[in-house]
Amino acid sequence: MRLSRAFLPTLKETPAEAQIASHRLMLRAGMVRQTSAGIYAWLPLGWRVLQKVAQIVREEQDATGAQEILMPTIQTADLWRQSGRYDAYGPEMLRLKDRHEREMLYGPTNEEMVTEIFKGYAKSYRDLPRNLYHIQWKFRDEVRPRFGVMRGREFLMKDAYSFDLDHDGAVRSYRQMFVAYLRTFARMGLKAIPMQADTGPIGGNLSHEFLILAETGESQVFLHKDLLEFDVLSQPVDYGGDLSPIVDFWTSRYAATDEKHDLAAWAAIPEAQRVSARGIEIGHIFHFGTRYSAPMGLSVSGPDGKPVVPEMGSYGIGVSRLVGAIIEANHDEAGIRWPEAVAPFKLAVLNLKQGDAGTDALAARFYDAFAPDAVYDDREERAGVKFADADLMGYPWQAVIGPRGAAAGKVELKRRATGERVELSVDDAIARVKAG
Ligand code: P5A
Repeated sequence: MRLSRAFLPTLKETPAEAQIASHRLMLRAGMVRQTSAGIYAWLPLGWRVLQKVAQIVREEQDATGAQEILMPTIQTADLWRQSGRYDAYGPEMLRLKDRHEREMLYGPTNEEMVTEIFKGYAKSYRDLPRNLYHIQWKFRDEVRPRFGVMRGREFLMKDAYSFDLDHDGAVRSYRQMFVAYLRTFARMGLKAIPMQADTGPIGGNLSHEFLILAETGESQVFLHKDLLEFDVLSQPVDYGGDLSPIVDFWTSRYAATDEKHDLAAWAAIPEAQRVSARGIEIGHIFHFGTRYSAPMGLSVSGPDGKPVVPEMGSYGIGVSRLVGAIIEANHDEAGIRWPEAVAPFKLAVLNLKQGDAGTDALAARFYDAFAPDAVYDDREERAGVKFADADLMGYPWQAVIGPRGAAAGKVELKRRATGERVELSVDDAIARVKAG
């Protein structure tokens, strides 16, 4: 992407309404634009990150054997009357009428719809277990939309739904998602901690919220220090096998939000091992048994020919919220510091003397080695502006090319995360960035 031709707008002024760093930086870096309260347009830089985040989520869901579908955003009120949630959901639900005066709604979640779809096909226990997920926009008319994409009204969620023959199967499905979530967030460079949680309007009796620690988080959390030190990506995972080594590590150590905080259990932990902090909820998983399958009439014939009502769970990840959460965990005074896995572009090439034959040739060569995963700052701008924008937008690498270096065939590489700089020959610099 050549910046002279790109729509990658930045804001010089810090928008007054933005109270937290991620919201400020997303607006200043031109990632999103608010179109009405809690509703955002995703601009090219933000959209690239959102897609990278969604792709990691997708790969880790697929690895468990879950299958991707796409359900609509608009649902009928009748569907929600079958589960009894239409009236119970309250003012957070955006209710609409079509031209025939039929009551519709913009989906805040899809338990009812997926149950109805699955019911159309599942006949016997051989059709179980299954897990279906989609990555789709949701609408919740939040009382206080705030912090940008962190608490939006329209937001992107990955929601998965499992169907099992019995309780043991449902717990197995739950544990698969538990591990997949740990891996998903770790791949984005986040330390997410699963914590016992309330089930709220989704219902059920087994539930974990996944939170990352951040000063600006909306929840107060309490946890055992060990949990911050576990590296899930170095653990072998076999979704068809025993997941206890991973799941038990987490569930055997204390971690709770203030809603579930147990003062006696907390007091039993040595003080040096206690961490109390603020947290951002990035995922939430639920086991709710037959809460939807029973009232909606989903039943299959069991191995003995008798009807069985499948046990279900649902598993959410706030995909758009994650973009804000990742920035909350990775920024400094100058701007964003993207982890490589979710960076909008891996590299920015900064040509400090646009129009100089030497710098133009070298910058173009460098850019070609990484395009399309690179931006080329070929604007007629001062060096200071180019440095500031590259820091703000947070590309993991900057390749700085000036006339003196170009004459010597050298490039200055800067690593955004550490600020570390090295001067290398062009080939070595290319190899260095490729090595990550
Ligand atoms: C689980 C999947 C559910 O809706 N039904 C389907 C269940 N769970 S949840 O906890 O209510 O939401 C799942 C995740 O979505 C994110 N989220 C939001 N993100 C941005 N703005 C919002 N207003 C918002 N509300 C929920 C959170 O990350 C949450 O964990």
